[in-house]
Amino acid sequence: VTISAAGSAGSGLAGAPLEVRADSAAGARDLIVVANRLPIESHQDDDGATTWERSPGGLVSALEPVLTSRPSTWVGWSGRCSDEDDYVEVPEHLASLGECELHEISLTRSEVRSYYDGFSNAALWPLYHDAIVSPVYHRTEFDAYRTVNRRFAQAVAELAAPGATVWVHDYQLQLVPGMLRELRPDLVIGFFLHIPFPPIELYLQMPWRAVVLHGLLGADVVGFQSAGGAGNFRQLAERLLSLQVDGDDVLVEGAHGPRRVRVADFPISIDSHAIDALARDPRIRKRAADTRRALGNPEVLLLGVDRLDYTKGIDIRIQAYEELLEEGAFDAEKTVLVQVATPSRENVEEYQRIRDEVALIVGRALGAHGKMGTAPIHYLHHPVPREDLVALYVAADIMLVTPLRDGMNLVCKEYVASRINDDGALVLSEFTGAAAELPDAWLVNPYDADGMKDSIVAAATASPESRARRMRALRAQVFEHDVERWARSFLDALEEVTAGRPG
Ligand code: ADQ
Repeated sequence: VTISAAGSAGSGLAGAPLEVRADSAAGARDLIVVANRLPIESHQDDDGATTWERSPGGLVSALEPVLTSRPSTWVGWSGRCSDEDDYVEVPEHLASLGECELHEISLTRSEVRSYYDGFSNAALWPLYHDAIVSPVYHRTEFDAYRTVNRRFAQAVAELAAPGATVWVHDYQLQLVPGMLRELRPDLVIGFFLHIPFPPIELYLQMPWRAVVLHGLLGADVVGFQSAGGAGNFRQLAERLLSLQVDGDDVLVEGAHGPRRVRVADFPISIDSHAIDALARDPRIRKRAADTRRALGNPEVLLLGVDRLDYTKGIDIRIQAYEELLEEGAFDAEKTVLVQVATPSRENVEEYQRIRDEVALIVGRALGAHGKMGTAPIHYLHHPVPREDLVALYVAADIMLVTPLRDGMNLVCKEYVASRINDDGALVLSEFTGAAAELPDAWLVNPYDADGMKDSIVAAATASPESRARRMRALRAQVFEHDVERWARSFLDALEEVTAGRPG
């Protein structure tokens, strides 16, 4: 069984024919990035005024430095619903970031509920993260997913110059490559998945598994964070669609004979030099020292920084810390854990549950171990400016990164890039993509509470020499494999696969 170039099973564009003339688009662009969210988002102040800020999250952190230095267009949603009273368009002065122009896709409140909160975040996100919570599949939500993916594809088809490169990102937009290939067969199309790609046994649960797979196979390169994810995808193409796999490539039927889809891993990274420079800035170093002082100059300062998500293992880590206080491994008067947890996806039920659970665990630990004037945990449930985050990385002795599953995890790399004196210790879950690249961290299995506690204590009591040796190795990796290299290797793979392709 092969799939047709028109991808009839995939894109569902039948019945919605669209004529697109790229060359008619004024200022058509050669590099277009497509992601659910634009890199900026708005907030409403108490007096009703709107302010715009950089969006939080890993995808924006990774792509922003890559794109602002290249002439490009970023297509995405602004986070505001077009049918609500408080809707404001992205203001003119923010219509570009450096060299990158922003193009807004508008979504209604009901589309956000079904495409984003629903199918993307209550079905795909848990399914792709090992079904840590049960995925919920609703047909109407998948219909909205398809409608919104089509809107993105059509916008890109109109913006892209002839033969342009289009780079589609993440699980919210998996149908876009297939739809785009139908509309604009001249384009070079890449897709990168920022989250894990699950084993075939799990993936097969999904009612629209073939549709999604066809959508992804519309790309020339499908990139994953890990070799495991890429392997799972190839196996699925072979088993579910009976496609031929040749080395890294999956062969699909194209307009001019078989078309190669390169399926490979491209572990994402950070702008390591930018973080290093911030960590050397005297103002940031002063802020780090002030923070330690404000926390009562603890002997050991532990830190967690995450979006508040049930995949991140925030609850597990705080519980382990509390047990260590309970058992006397840490002195509650001389140890502090700072946990920063940015609010995230608050309309999705499971996120409300984890938010309440973390608040409860923090409260319990404070009640049991806090004394007048001292608190062994500080919990910040709001976004923190980038500089303050780096000051925390500089201040912290031990960084706790304990997800149950994470595509990569950039926070651990940011911590490493901030340790300009080769000190500090990273405790890192084996179930992050980063673990494969950072074997010199104290690697832990977050499901094994005792093992994790032992590793936290080992990291806290390791000799300065041992910490420095590990940190040097971690830094070497993070500086050699930075985000610029990631972007270049993905774009090079796209060029290689499509070189000499009939136009
Ligand atoms: P995320 O799940 O968002 O990313 P992560 O990779 O750790 O997770 O990136 C989070 C980013 O947001 C970091 O750059 C961090 O500095 C920033 N951040 C976190 N908390 C913040 C706060 N309170 N205030 C301000 N900034 C904060 C997804 C995948 C990951 C993958 C990335 C990139 O889930 O596995 O690594 O995309 O591909």
